[in-house]
Amino acid sequence: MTVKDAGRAVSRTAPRATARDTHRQADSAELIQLLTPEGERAEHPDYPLEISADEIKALYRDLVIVRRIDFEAIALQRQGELGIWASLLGQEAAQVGSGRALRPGDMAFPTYREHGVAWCRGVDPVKLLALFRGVSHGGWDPAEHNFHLYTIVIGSQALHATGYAMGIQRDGAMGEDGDATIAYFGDGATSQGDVNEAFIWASVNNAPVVFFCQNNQWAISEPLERQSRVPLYHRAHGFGFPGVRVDGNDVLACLAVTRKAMQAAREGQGPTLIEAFTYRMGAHTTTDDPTRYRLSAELEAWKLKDPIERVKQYLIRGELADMRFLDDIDAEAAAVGKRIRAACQAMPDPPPGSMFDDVLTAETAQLAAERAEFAAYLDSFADEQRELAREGR
Ligand SMILES: Cc1ncc(C[n+]2csc(CCOP(=O)(O)OP(=O)(O)O)c2C)c(N)n1
Ligand SMILES: [Mg+2]
Repeated sequence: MTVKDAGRAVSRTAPRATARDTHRQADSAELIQLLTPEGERAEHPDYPLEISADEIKALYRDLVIVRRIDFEAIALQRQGELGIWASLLGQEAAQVGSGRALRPGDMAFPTYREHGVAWCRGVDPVKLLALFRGVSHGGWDPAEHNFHLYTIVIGSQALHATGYAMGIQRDGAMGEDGDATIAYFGDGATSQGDVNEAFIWASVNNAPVVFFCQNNQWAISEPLERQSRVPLYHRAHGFGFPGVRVDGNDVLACLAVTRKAMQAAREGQGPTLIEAFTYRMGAHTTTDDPTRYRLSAELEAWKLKDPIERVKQYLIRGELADMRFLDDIDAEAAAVGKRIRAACQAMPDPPPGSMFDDVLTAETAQLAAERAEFAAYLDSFADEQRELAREGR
């Protein structure tokens, strides 16, 4: 056995058996659920949710459309139209439920996977595609949607959200009708210093921020048990604020739990950690192959908890929606898919020098010099291009 193989063998066997019992299987007693995987409505004493049939149908529409956007984006990447894509498959309910719990004045700080939250904040999915196509450096105006830019540096947005929340506090913009922030991050991110520092700052300042952790069980190929020996939501208590675990595949529970935590934050009760217990049903990104490191049985088990299917079952069983409604939603989702596909394919390449445009508000001498150097570099290919053109190549 080589040293590399030995390392692999150890990491496969060492701490997994006990840790798996600890938090892979969410104890139903601690999991807040308002809609079972079978599509039956459940009640929870701390989270009464009054919601109309039309509101549930609107959530169903969101879920179906964001899954379609994701499906289309993966296909576009496979066809060479996008550089990369981080799929949200399986996490639609966590994102739509929490996204729809926000008020217009709240500020959301996403990772790179929050396409469902972007949808809820009114960001045109075409802008997400522009980012992953590499023709846009940001994608959208955060102030227009109260939805910050995607953040690749794992966990750093937890600090941004906390700092922003402290600003809200100092501006006196809190209160029953005031504002709060929400930071999205994954299970892997909870091991980052930035997230732990954000917990401390938010806690001691009583900042109006909600930490929304989508525990999708994996950080690329690292399973949850390599991040923590205790359920993630338990960690909040050590920092001095409440933590809750919600069924992340239950859109109603995610809505109710996030709404309550945001309200507590805006009213001055400080932060909450929400652990949305869910599953990344696809690959980490389109560059990843999960069959190399996880068992297909795990995916099969989670398919039975699909976030969209349970809402559909609930609507059908209760005769709240008929086939016509479901078909119309599918048709609308297909139309969104078609529109964004066409828009993506039609995106022009930006001039290479435009990458210098949005770096600073006012150009410095150093930036001007770098821009000039890059322009000269591009010009150095001009003769070669002319030569090729003359040769008809
Ligand atoms: C600071 C930092 N370290 C490492 C990486 C590489 N990286 C990208 S995604 C990822 C895993 C993140 O897992 P998790 O927080 O569970 O989020 P998920 O992708 O599952 O949504 C890592 C380590 C990074 N982007 N930033
Ligand atoms: Mg993860």
